[in-house]
Amino acid sequence: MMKRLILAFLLVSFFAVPVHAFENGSFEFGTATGDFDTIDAGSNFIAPWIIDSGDIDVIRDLWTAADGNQSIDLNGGEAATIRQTIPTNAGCTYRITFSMSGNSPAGSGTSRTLDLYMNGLNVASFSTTLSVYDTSPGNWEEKTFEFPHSSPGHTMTIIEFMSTTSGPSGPAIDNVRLEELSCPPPASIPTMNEWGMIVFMALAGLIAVYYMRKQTTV
Ligand SMILES: [Ca+2]
Ligand SMILES: [Ca+2]
Repeated sequence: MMKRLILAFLLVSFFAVPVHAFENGSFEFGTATGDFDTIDAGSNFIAPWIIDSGDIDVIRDLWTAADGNQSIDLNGGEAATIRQTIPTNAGCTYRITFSMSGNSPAGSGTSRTLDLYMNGLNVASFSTTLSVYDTSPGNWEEKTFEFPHSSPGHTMTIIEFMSTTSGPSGPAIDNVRLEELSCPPPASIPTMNEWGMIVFMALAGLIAVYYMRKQTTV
């Protein structure tokens, strides 16, 4: 019994995958030179993000980032798709938050759009009429998307951002984050007093078996 309890505890500990925010969600890891660098699909410049198609601009001095020193234009010379795979737990609810703007003239009100994909499915579309060059009301706005992770045993989720704007001036994003909003209550683990009682009962059982065997072999 004791071995089974210890095994169950170890299994619960092993499979309880912790929540990780996006890595490099602020696009600060690779340093662009000057105003910006154009990065092609296949490059690891924004790793662990993967650029699946098209190209992006990693912007440093061309405009002010929403967070840190860099952001990206999801259109380098053309529309791009980027993705990152994150650990998620079945039964939990999550929220993705990111800053969005548009590589468009200040005050133009021009729309810039992108789609959000999860595990290959288009789950949301976002647009903004802000410009990265706007000073009032500001050049970034927050976008959010909440999702329940309901696939049993599926602990990895592929998150993709796909520009749906054509041409070299696309949607700008920065500061991509993940929050775990709620989860089912964890499997109850015995308290120290309960562990003491379990150990006591296991020892008492072993002693009883020992004496029973001793009596039958005498
Ligand atoms: Ca940033
Ligand atoms: Ca561009």
